[in-house]
Amino acid sequence: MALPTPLQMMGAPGSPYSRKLRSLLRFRRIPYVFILQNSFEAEKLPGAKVPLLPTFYLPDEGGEIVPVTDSTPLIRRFEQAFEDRSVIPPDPALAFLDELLEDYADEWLTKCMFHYRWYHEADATKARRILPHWAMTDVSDERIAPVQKMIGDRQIGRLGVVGSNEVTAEVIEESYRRFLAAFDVQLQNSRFLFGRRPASSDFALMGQLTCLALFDPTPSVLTAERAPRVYGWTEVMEDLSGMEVDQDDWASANGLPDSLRGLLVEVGRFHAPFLLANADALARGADQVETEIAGRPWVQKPFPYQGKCLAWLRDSFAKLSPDARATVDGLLEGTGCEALFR
Ligand SMILES: N[C@@H](CCC(=O)N[C@@H](CS)C(=O)NCC(=O)O)C(=O)O
Repeated sequence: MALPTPLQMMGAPGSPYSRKLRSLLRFRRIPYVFILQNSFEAEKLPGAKVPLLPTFYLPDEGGEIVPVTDSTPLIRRFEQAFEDRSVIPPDPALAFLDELLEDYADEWLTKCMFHYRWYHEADATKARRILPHWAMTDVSDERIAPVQKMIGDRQIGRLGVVGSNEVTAEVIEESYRRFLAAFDVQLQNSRFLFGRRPASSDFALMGQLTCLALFDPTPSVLTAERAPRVYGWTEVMEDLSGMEVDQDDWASANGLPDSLRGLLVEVGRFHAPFLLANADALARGADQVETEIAGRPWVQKPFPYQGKCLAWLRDSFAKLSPDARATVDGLLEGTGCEALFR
């Protein structure tokens, strides 16, 4: 269904999902206005049931403007409403892998993002200082000081929600170092994940990387030292509005470089065992996810939303045609991801 433009999007500069969607709208050349969270303009908008960033204000079936969140389905809705410059690979097998990599970026790399932001003192200190200034600059240092402390305390208290704790910290950091190495090789072979034009998973990676590569000191140094190519790519992704693309720019399933499989191996090593153990804990009503990831113990509270993510991925897998399914099976074999769909 058509959507009125400019789209109204509320977000914040430090929110990876806001950055994901803002750069996607720029690439797609969809007119939008960016409304800053907590601003005067934002106060006039209706609140979402679950207040998440970004929030879009879109017509419902009766034409009433309502708040809508969740970047992954929003991207698919924009595909229906605006035709040009699609971000979903036309080959259904690759569209499925795009969805899987988007989930890894949104749901696993965000563990890295949140962990690095608040776990080590240097990162937490910078975040505490800067975050409140994304909402207000025309205030005195005295007035901002309690807000800085409040935001820092609140976010550090939430580390456990994403699964960052003393048991898991090293697994999370190892997963980021391994991701950097794998993505660096992919970028040497291909400008984006699925060829010479960006897919929704590229925007999902970019969103998390605006924090990991560009803002938080510990992972930013790591990225600049180990994978300067990834750092540069993240900045370029911010605004691809001037880039011209056509259908031939999409990769074909049999032309994918081995490095894309290298990334799927990372999904299989970290994200897949987490999704499975999380779903199992939710199904049993257990109050802890306790499993092993990459050979080391993992403990955290179950995360109901990520239980839904697994169900959505399985649903998409079940809808693949026999041909697409065969292609996907071939590409996932031996990566560890196939365990999600057995
Ligand atoms: N699955 C959602 C995740 C959105 C999300 O978690 N947003 C974070 C900020 S990036 C948020 O709003 N958290 C609540 C808060 O900060 O109060 C999406 O893809 O948009």
